[in-house]
Amino acid sequence: MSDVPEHGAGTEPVRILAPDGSPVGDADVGLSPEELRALLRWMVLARRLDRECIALQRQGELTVYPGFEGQEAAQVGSAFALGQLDFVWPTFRELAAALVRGVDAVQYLQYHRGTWHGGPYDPRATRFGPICIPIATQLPHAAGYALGQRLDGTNAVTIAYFGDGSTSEGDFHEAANLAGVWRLPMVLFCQNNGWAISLPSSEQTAGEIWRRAEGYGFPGVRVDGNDVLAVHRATERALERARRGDGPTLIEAMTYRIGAHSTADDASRYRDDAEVEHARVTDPIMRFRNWLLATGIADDRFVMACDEEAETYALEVRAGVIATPAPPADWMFDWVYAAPPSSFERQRAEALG
Ligand SMILES: Cc1ncc(C[n+]2csc(CCOP(=O)(O)OP(=O)(O)O)c2C)c(N)n1
Ligand SMILES: [Mg+2]
Repeated sequence: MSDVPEHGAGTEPVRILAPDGSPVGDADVGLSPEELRALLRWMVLARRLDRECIALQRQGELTVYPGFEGQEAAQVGSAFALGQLDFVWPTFRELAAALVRGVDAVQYLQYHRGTWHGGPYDPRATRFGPICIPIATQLPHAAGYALGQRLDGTNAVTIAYFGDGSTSEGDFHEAANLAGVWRLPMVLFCQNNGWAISLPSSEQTAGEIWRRAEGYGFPGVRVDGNDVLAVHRATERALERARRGDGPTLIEAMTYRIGAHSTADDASRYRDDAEVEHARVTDPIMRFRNWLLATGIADDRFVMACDEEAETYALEVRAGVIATPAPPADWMFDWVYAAPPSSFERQRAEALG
C-alpha cells in the first residue's frame, strides 16, 4: 500500500464516504464495530459541548470561545488513531481532539473562562499540549518534541494541528523543514476549514497546502476532512510511517468552519449564509451516522443514546465550569519571575493590598 495516494488534477481529497454516507472507497479501516460506534459517540459529544460553550460565552461564563462545528470528523478521526504515548500539539480549536485524548473539559475550559493560562490540565497526563493562541508557534515546539521522542528511543509520534492560515507563517515552514531534514516522527495535520478569521483560503494560498510537503521532502495527502473514516486511515498511515522511522507526513484535511471564527467574530460581515448552508450538506456527523445505520453497525437506539449522553454531559460540563472559582490573585504574580525585582514586589503589595 502506498503512503501517498494518487491525486488527479485539481486534487480531489481522498474519500471513503460520500456526503450522503454511501461508500465510495474501502470502508474497512481496521476498526471494530465498537470503535466505529465510538467515533460517532465522540463526534456527537463534541458537537453538543461546542454548542454549550457558545451558550456559556453568551451568558458571560466564558470570556471568548472558538467553535469547531463542522470539524468534528477531522479532529475525532485523527485523535482516535493516536497511541497512548503519542503527543498532541493543538491550536485553540481542538477541543474535540482533547476530549478523545481524555482531557477533562472543565479543566480545558478554564482557559476560556480566563481563570488560568493554557488550561490547568496536565499536558503530560493525556499527552495533549497547552492551548496555543499565537498562530503556528506550536509547530517548532512540536518538531523539537518529536526530536526528543526519538532521542528518548521511543517509537511515539508527535501530531501537530494547525489551520490553513497557519501555513502562511514562517514557523510552519521552519517546523516542516526541520521535520523533513531530520526525518522526525511527526504528523503535520492541517485542518483547512476554508477561513482564517475573515480571509478565505483562496486568498491565503495560491497553491495546495498538501503539495508543499514535496518541497520539504516528505509525503503530503489531501483528505476529505468531513469523512471520519478517511481521516482516520490517513492519520493511521502517517503514524505508522513515522513509527517505522520513515519520517513525517503532511495531511491536509478539507473541512469547513460552520460557525464564526470565535464568539468575538461576526462572520455575516464577510461571508454569505448560502456558503454555510451549502457546507452543511457535507456535515461529518450526518454522513457517518447514515453509514453506520445503513451497515447495521449502529441502530436508532444507539444514535438516541449518544444524543442523550451528550445532553447530560454538556450540562455536567456547564455546571463544572460555572462552579470553577477564580484562582487566588497572588498567582498572577507567583509565576512571572524566579527572582522578582523590587518594582514587581511593590506592585504585588499594591494589588493584593
Ligand atoms: C501570530 C499570530 N498572528 C495573528 C493572530 C490572530 N489570529 C488568530 S486566529 C487567526 C487565523 C488562523 O487561521 P487558521 O490557521 O486557518 O486557523 P482557524 O482559525 O481557521 O482554525 C489569526 C490571524 C494570532 N493569534 N497569532
Ligand atoms: Mg482556517
